[in-house]
Amino acid sequence: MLTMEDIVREGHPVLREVANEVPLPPSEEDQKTLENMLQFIKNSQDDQIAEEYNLRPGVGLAAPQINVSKRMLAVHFVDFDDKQYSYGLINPKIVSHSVEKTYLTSGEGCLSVDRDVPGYVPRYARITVKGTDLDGNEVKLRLRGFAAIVFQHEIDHLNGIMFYDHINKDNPFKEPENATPADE
Ligand code: 4LI
Ligand code: NI
Repeated sequence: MLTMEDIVREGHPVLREVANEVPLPPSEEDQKTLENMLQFIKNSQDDQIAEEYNLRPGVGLAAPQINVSKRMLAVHFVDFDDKQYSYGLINPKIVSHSVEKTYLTSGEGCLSVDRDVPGYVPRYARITVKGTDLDGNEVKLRLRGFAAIVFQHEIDHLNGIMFYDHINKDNPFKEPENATPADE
């Protein structure tokens, strides 16, 4: 079982690498890694398990965050519109995105960042993501709102990008151009 000890923190070089494509069909080892990542995210949202193992709640995790430089991510959450998202995705790719941006008014957090970094993180308001799921099926997801933000945050990890790289240095709470908040 994965715990917070398996999560690498900012400053670790793996978080700044461009992660490697995963050969398909995925090996049993890669599949197992991704299953463990998804289970960690689910556990982190279970009050009892999270308390017992001191897990910080999250909705998404990218493989580089457990020191595996491969293009895999796990997400598990209910969006503001009550839709459930639970995926382990291999080689996810944003194939198209809106011009409009969005952001969380409360900012973003990251399991690899043990401090509060205030500010708006501009994200595309709508994205289409293609990838391969845990069963080896190709998936195409049309995402908006919080879901679009979470997938962009996790795909950024696969490219060595941290959420705070996107925050305006001079004015962290400057309203991004062309943007409406996702959570208002
Ligand atoms: C408890 C049980 C307020 C502050 C609101 C908590 C179950 C922040 C928001 C959760 C914020 C669950 C989250 C992310 C933000 C803030 C992630 C609480 C866990 C809300 C997830 C990846 C950014 C994702 C909306 C600094 C660890 N998650 N909140 N951002 N939740 N959670 N991110 N922003 N301000 N981070 O963090 O998993 S994309 Cl589900
Ligand atoms: Ni993160």
